[in-house]
Amino acid sequence: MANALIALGGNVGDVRATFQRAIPEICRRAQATLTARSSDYITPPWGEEQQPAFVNACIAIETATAPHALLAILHDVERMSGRDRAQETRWGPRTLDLDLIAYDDLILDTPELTLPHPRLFERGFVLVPLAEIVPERRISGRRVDEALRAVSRDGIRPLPSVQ
Ligand code: PH2
Ligand code: MG
Ligand code: MG
Repeated sequence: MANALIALGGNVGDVRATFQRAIPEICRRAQATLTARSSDYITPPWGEEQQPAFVNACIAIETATAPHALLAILHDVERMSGRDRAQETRWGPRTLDLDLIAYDDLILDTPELTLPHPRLFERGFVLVPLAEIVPERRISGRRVDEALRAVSRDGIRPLPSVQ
């Protein structure tokens, strides 16, 4: 079994409802156990600022599904949630983005998948939810909670629990 960290994001439609459908679907398809789920956070748009705020969250799962197979599942679940990559711009609006952040301590550099995620340490919208669920986890030798101290958390706010 491997421990995989997945970041969720979106800013089109009812994103929190999309997350609630996507998480069990990821687990079902990857035969994975959900070990942690962060709060949902409202976050200012990054990269392309002229678009609605995002909702972001992170999950941790245990799975025997290999990294590229897991990535294919994430892409399927994005499509199932109304995402059409052909219609979108880089950093632009989307219903659901599922990014594989880390897979155990695997280092991978392929055209489809880089692990750990190459922009992880620049992004408060990933590090804030990640630090909520796995503060002590080391990625590329850095503790998640320490990496969080180096980025801005301006405008990032937890949303009240949906349950
Ligand atoms: N995703 C993007 C571009 N910008 N900004 C925030 N706050 N959160 C995101 O998930 C995000 C973004 C493209 O994937
Ligand atoms: Mg992304
Ligand atoms: Mg993505």
